[in-house]
Amino acid sequence: MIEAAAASAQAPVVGLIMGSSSDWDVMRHAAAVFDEFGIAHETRVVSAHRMPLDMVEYGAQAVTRGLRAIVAGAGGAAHLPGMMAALTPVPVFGVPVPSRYLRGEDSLLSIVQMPRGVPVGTFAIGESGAANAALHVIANLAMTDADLLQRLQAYRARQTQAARAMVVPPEVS
Ligand code: RP5
Repeated sequence: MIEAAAASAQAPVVGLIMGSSSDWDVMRHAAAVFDEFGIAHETRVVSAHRMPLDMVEYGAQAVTRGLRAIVAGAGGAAHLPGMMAALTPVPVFGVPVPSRYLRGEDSLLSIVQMPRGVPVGTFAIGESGAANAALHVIANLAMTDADLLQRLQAYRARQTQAARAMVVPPEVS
């Protein structure tokens, strides 16, 4: 059974789901971005092959529960993002988690090669993909939230300043 366990006191607008707790070390980079921007989100394991009925329930309830985006991470034969996209019109953003033997190339291809009609926005393998998936969700939410847009632009400006301050070879501290 799905339990309502929001990551914050606010009702979650983003579902951050993954196939296993072993994915957390990658997916926590998405959670950190949501935390930084104060985006109410929930974090759950929803395994497509170990708990398929829970996955169906999660997808069926996503709209009525108020989710506006789902970030789904999985590794190997990574069917969770595509199945979740099939179960709900809520936009799904997939994060390929590095796998043990194929280093996540299997995860990437499993997620990105969706047949026409049921899209999954697919990001890079690993931590950068997780962080960028969250930033992409935030950019979408910011189109109807002026305060969030301002904070996203400030975030970008800080990155620009940091890049301009770089020197090569890097100074060793
Ligand atoms: C997938 O299988 C998960 O997304 C995870 O990346 C991978 C391995 O899962 P565990 O065996 O570590 O639970 O379903």
